[in-house]
Amino acid sequence: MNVPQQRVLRTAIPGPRSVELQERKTAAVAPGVGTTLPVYIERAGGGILVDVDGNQLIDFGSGIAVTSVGNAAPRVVSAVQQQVDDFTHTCFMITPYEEYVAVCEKLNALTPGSFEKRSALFNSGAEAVENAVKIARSYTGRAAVVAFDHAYHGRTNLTMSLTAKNMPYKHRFGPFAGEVYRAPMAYPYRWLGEDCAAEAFAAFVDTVHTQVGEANTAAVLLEPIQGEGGFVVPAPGFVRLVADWCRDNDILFVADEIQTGFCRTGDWFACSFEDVEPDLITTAKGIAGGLPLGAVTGRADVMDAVHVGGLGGTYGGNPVACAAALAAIETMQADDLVGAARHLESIMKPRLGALAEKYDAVGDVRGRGAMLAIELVGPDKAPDPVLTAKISSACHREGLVTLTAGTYGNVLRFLPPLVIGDALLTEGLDILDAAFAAV
Ligand code: PLZ
Repeated sequence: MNVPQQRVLRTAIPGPRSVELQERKTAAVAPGVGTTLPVYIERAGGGILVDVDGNQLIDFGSGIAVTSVGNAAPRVVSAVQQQVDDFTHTCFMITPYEEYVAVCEKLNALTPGSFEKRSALFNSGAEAVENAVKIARSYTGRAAVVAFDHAYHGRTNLTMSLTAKNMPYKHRFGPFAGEVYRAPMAYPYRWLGEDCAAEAFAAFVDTVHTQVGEANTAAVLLEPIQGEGGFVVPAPGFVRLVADWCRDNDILFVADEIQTGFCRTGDWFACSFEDVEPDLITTAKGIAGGLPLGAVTGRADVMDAVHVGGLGGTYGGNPVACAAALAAIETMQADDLVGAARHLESIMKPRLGALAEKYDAVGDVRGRGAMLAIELVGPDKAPDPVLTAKISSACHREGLVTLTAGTYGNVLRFLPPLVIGDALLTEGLDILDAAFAAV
């Protein structure tokens, strides 16, 4: 699909056709499924979303870090079309196919860890996390799982239990899964002590030791950069300290790279920034250019612990999603999207830094690669979710799709497709700047 890489505003945002569709949505769709920006999309390509009123919006969200290779990326489109033509489904657990195996080979080769690995494929990020926990429990024979403050791991019962934030994810949805424990996160901007990494690590060790017991702990689950929690980049050294401690205590270290993975942070995986080799890694989102796919990749001896038939699902590693993943990965390699993410950072970070100079409300600028955010605050770092929502809406009205995040809802996050052109990127940053000036 060839979409001109240009912002075009033909109507107010949302336009009349979108308003009409939103009325149908209100009547037909369960309201629990919300929409950030009720603009209905008809086509998309690269860094542009075309709506039903003919508006062309700049995409700073990538459908929550999914279309890293661009929307309707050419290689993904042709691989999917070919696969749909060949066959759409057999169920890998019944009669298998090569594409599933090839995706696992790629995952085993590309993820950090110089040991033998195996992978298993699922439909979503949450399902990947669920299965990582199942595998960790099976291997260790223990039940407890430790997650962190501000963590996000999904919306199924187990992953909702691992997720930290109540609204909107957990409110009235309990009881939650047992044997889930929570430790403090090394969140530099909000850490009250002197040495964030060392103190948060000490608190983590204390939590596991006093509240759980090392001998009861199957796994520690950590996002190397937290996603929904507000793009919290752990204090330097923290991820490494936790991973090393897990190894010393025979506890599995599981990296949830569902949002950070596949070139997003300027490396294939964010764990590499601290040279950490997780025992298990969960991936999804960016892996397949927009088709639903999730995976667990890990140490062969850990993955091999599960009995034959213990993992699976009707659709996990569906052939169309696998074909898309192979094409997306090929695109990342051929077009150097690791380099592209670093390039985007080199343009965006200084601009966000300049915003922080200009506006006191910008309390923190953080992130890596094309996973960047600003945290908006009032006096004494008081979170300002109202201003955050206002700025985001002002961007939306000008045809820039921005997302918010954070435990306090006061983080504006930026996740452009890695193939976005410099001109669109700069135009988007200009719109953001103007939104600050206007509100
Ligand atoms: N782990 C680190 O970021 C998904 C959620 C959006 P699924 N994040 C976007 C929402 O409001 O539902 C995510 C993540 C991390 C797990 C998940 C879950 O992935 O594919 O949404 O299940």
